[in-house]
Amino acid sequence: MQLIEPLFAGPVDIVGDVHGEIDALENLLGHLGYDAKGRHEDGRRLVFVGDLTDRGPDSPAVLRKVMELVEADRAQCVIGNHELNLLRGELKDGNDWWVAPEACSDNMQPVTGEDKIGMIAFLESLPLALERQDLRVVHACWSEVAFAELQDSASGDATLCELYGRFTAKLAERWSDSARTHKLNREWRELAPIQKDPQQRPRLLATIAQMDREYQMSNPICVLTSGEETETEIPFWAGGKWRMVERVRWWERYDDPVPVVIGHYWRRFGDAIAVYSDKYGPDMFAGIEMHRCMGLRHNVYCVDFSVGGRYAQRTANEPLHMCRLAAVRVPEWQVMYDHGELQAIEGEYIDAN
Ligand SMILES: [Mn+2]
Repeated sequence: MQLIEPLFAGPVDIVGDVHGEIDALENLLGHLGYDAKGRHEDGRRLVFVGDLTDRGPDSPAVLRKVMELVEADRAQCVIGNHELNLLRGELKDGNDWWVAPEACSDNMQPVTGEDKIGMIAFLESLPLALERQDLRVVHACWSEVAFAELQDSASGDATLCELYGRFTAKLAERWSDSARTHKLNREWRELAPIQKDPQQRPRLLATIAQMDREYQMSNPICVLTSGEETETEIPFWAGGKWRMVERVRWWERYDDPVPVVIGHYWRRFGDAIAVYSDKYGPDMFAGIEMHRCMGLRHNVYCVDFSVGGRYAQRTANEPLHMCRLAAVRVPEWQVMYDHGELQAIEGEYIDAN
């Protein structure tokens, strides 16, 4: 298991969550100036923030492409929560192409058995984060606490999934206390009949909220790949069920001068209704313009512009450009979108360097 690996030196283009959108990826790489083999005449190289797959039409093609680039030393990639789900064999919305390819829907390319072996090896090789003196890349959250916890437990050559399993087992142990379990079961019984009904908002169920928060926060792999979470005040509907925990804007506490580029948190284009009508709950980016860094030191930039929502947009006949694939160019600090638009990013990263 690789925790933090050295990030490429020199100019890089950091690509956001691709989610199986192979055409958007090819277009973006073209606009960035890469040829079909991922070579750039200025010697630039690619970095992927994870979540290469799921939801979009051709996850295997995206994986094969990034694998080739990484093998040729023209790209690096950190692991995202979607890759983690694949490795753990967890069936989630949009990943049946991998977990249940025989039953995969027509608008999605399934993986073949032969391909899958090489892909597993590739996914297992991905680090959780990349770092150099002036730049850090992680899928969701840069957390020194999580890195330290992982360092302590990453003994021997345990795989990421094995470590994940250990954290889950520890949690189960802490929750084996019968009084707490009793409370939890009582709340689950209350929630079960309305859990999948957006019309019936449940009351806040404190024990479920506590359990959900602990599941996320006591597992450093979860923290790094899907971010910090805390109990919410009012349950909200997201991703097809009622939620008792909400995401934390960890960048508002990030007090380090080194800039961080992340993906994961879908940036909203206000009018992409098909994607956002019921999906997210609290807006993580309220008041933050698309081209600005965020956080305490204005040096965290999220490059996920929700191209993973295009599958829903196609069904709803919405203009696809509302959801985009993007890349951050460093050291220029510009954002390039998959239709070729280029915009300067504003922040205070320059102070850090
Ligand atoms: Mn993600």
